[in-house]
Amino acid sequence: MMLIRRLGPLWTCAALALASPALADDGYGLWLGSAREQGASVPVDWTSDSPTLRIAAEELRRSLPAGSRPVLLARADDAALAGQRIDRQALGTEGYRVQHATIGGRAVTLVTGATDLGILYGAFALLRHLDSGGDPANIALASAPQTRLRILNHWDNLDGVVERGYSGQSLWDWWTLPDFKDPRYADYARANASIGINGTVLNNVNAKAESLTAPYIAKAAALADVFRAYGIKVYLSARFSAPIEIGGLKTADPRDPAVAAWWKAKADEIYRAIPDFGGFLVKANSEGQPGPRDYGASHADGANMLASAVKPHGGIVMWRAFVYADTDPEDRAKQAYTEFEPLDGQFADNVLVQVKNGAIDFQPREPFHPLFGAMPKTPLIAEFQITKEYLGFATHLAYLGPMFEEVLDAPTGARRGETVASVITGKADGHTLSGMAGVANIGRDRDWSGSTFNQANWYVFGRLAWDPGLSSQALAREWAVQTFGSDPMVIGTVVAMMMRSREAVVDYTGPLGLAHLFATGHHYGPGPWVSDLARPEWNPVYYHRADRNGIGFDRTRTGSNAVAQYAPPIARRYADPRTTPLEDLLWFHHLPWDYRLADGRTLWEEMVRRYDRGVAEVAAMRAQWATLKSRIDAERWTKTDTFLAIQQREARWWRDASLAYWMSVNGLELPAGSKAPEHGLEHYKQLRFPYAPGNPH
Ligand code: GCW
Repeated sequence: MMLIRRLGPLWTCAALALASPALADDGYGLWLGSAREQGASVPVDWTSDSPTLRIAAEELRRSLPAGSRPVLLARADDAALAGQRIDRQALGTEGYRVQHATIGGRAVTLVTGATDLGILYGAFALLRHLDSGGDPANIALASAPQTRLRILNHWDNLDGVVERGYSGQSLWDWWTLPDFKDPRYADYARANASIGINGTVLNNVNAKAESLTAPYIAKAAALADVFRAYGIKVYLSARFSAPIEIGGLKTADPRDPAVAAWWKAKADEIYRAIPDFGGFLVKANSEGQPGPRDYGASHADGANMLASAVKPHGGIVMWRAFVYADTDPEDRAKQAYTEFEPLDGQFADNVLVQVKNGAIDFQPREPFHPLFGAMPKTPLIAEFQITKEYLGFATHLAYLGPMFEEVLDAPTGARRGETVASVITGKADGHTLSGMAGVANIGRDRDWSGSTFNQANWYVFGRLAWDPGLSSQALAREWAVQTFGSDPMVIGTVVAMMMRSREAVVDYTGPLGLAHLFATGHHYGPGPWVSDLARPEWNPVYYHRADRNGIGFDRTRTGSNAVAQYAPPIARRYADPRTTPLEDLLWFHHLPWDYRLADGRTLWEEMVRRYDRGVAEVAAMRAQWATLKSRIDAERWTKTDTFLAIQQREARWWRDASLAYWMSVNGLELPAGSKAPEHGLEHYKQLRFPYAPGNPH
């Protein structure tokens, strides 16, 4: 199948008939296809030499279809391009331009950028264009990234376990590094470069101080050496108490000069090993992690102290705003804003505050985080979760493009036309530092992400980080064509499945704005009844607040007033259940079970309808996938089919367990036509999953 794409669209139909879809594809090649080796050795020249340009040339040479024009790779300021009128301003440092041109009397496809990295991105864009059925006779591609940092966050521990990872052990074999450089490291870098990702944080935000010791710096340096030519910088999560744990100091107080000096020396040591080290990511005073608040200092004090250590080397600090129950016992959804908004303007100019997409925690749906739009003086980097901690782990099919897009497109209400995307690209407030971070779903599984469709989430993250204005549907198509080939029946079906998949998960896990109904710790499966955990905000009952009379979290003035953290136009909309989108209704409102919705249904009826719809959607996806059996290689088809069967069973489990619980609380019957849960509530409550993956405890 993959070979077909390389032959170009004209050949597709004939070749389809010949190709054997039964050929196994283990998914290792990702969207780059296992047949990238089978190009026609089209001549590729470059005018200056560098490892990055050699990679670009090699990608093109081994993948461009026969009959392609020769390619010239040249920097935009190269004398050979004197007559070409290239808008260098538009290229920025990482942008590219790909066009047909006549240079030195020779008809070529010119791939240019201000830097070699821009040229590499241009080479990948050219291949993407051709893979997606773009016209080879009409090539005019130009793009520059809208964000500066497009970065993966690996929650990988030094013992190889990946927190919230569902695709095997960590890719980093810390034990054999720095000596052995697994060829997979370069493949990882190549995949990232192909979608514009330019940074990676190697270790978990729940960090160990050991990752900052000399042996681990050497290991990180070995990875940085592999990644460099692909334009990928290495960053590390820093444990705030490292000066005590590995530095022999008595304190980690950021205002103590000895602490600042320790970090400065540590940064100098890292930069000696990794001259282009990106900087630090920090989770401080959150879920038991140490931080400046331990000493009565602020998050800004902590971030700025680290920022000054990396500043002389051009490094940055990404300081997470994911904090709760540290200083403030109220509504968890309010706490990050309460703590960070007053600090706007106090951060050093090489600090970004990293804000999760929603105010709680990567739920299948959350309204956008109120900090977006509320800290105009601070560059904010958005953090999304690519790994599906709350969306069915690796097995459930949930394409996250629509979820990322929904958040990026959300108007903040702070100023006319301002969206989350315009905040994180820096455009809204004129910041040059900007970015998007994604918690990686990558592990040592042969197919990298645990399933073929999970690869699409890695892909769409990178592409949206490059340009948050791209459409998730167009990106689903782009990914599908590169992954499965150009058979229109396959592409149409796959894209349709993908586009509905995330909403299905919302429906069967927590419709109408419900959130955090997951079983304890591992978050596998439903646990809306859980009420006995030590801290109130660890319990699902804290979030849904269901009783005999109603359900939902009142975040209006009569409740926690979290709505007031949004800019006035948004706050007004969320303050009234009549103007709150149904999707977010119970996030903001506590309503009676018999509350009438605009369509005449009661809240309870609508809720049941959505649970049923979610289950039905999964059945429909499975039936759609079945129609593709003869058109997709057996290996990927079978794994996906089996995973869809798991998803179908678990969607039903979610629906049944949740409804059994809600009925035990509200005493209501199911609306006519809706099936009774398969088991009684007690059955669901006693299920245990001691070895569920990804759970740190
Ligand atoms: O979603 C929660 C996860 C934790 C994670 C935390 C965070 C790394 O359950 O495993 O810790 O978020 O984002 O810090």
